[in-house]
Amino acid sequence: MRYLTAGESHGPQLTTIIEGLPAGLLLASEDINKHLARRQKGYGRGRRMQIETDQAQIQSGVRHGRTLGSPVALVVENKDWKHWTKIMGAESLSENEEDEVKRKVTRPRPGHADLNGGMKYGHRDMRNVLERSSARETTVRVAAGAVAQKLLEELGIKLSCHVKEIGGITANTEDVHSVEEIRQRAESSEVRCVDPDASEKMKEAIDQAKKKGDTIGGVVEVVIEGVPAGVGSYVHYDRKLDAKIAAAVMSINAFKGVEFGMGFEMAKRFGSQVHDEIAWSEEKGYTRKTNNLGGFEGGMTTGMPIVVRGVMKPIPTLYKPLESVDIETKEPFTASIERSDSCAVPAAAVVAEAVVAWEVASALVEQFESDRMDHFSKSVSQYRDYTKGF
Ligand code: EPS
Repeated sequence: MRYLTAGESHGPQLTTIIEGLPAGLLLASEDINKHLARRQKGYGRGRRMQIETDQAQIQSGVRHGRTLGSPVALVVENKDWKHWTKIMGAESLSENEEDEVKRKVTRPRPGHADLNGGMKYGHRDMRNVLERSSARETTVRVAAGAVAQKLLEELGIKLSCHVKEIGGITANTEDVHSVEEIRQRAESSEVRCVDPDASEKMKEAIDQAKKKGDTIGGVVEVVIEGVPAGVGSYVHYDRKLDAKIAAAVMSINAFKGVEFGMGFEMAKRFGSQVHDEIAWSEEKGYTRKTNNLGGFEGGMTTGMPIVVRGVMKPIPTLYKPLESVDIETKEPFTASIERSDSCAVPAAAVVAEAVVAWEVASALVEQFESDRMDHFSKSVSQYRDYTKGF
């Protein structure tokens, strides 16, 4: 499967085209909209989220509630577009209009795509860069991920996300053991955190940052249960599923690092304290006694929960901007200020869940017979039975 996205932050709409879905998957707008609504929530967001009410329109590839096997096109309108029609329109502007309406950006923000993107494409107005590099694009990545989640649900695979850390405040997650529990507890927290005490402290940290005109980042975690063992591959670097998941998480705006299971902590341990001992039972087949490797060995799933974390840097748009250079005059200036969020970590957790769901669904579709949903489900189920008694 593959998908592409198109759309600028203040353009008319965001679009995604998904290709390679099996025919016969049950799919309704509501399956997508519930995830779009989750992404819009979160303490620390700016005014834009009050303007938008993201809703997906299914434009193709679905008839009477089921996928057809043809490309699925999804569209999410930008309500804010009505305030930007001249500034972001496709039509050319007259010279007078250029000065009046263009909202040209010539002072790149440190940490943002502005300067490098301007150099790469020859854009002297860096609005041409920031409109596309904006995290608004993650709306349709969540839409594509919602479709992937629908496919995973049919196979009994469940996933959820939560926030582990914001601005140095770390959640205690010792008493949370299942995807279901994570979902329930994270969903009721304004910062998508399963630990109520940490949630309050995270909100305070966000308030503090906002008051100072600053931003803060954090760590998000995605957990998936029910993926059969042996999904992915050890034979080629570009078929390793953990590598694909890592790339997908790294591709989320502002993400700077990814780890699985025990993660970077492994560097401090002996092998005997890291590797997960193998067990077998009639009921469960092969399991591991621990899950330090976060569900992966050799680029393939182990059948244990997949546990992946990503770190998000603080958003680079600061209301008290850092020093920059105006590319017209080459004089030092403080960077441009664009309306933005002081913390988008809770929303980014939902994006991480979506991109991980996409990679797992894609790997399954690649590995098992997949033109028709019924054949696909049967093939996965037969493989599960086979691995149990292997
Ligand atoms: C963003 C800046 C803000 C955020 C936006 C990401 O948008 P605006 O400039 O319109 O205020 O709200 O995120 C979204 C619109 C969204 O849907 O998540 C940025 O510069 O990346």
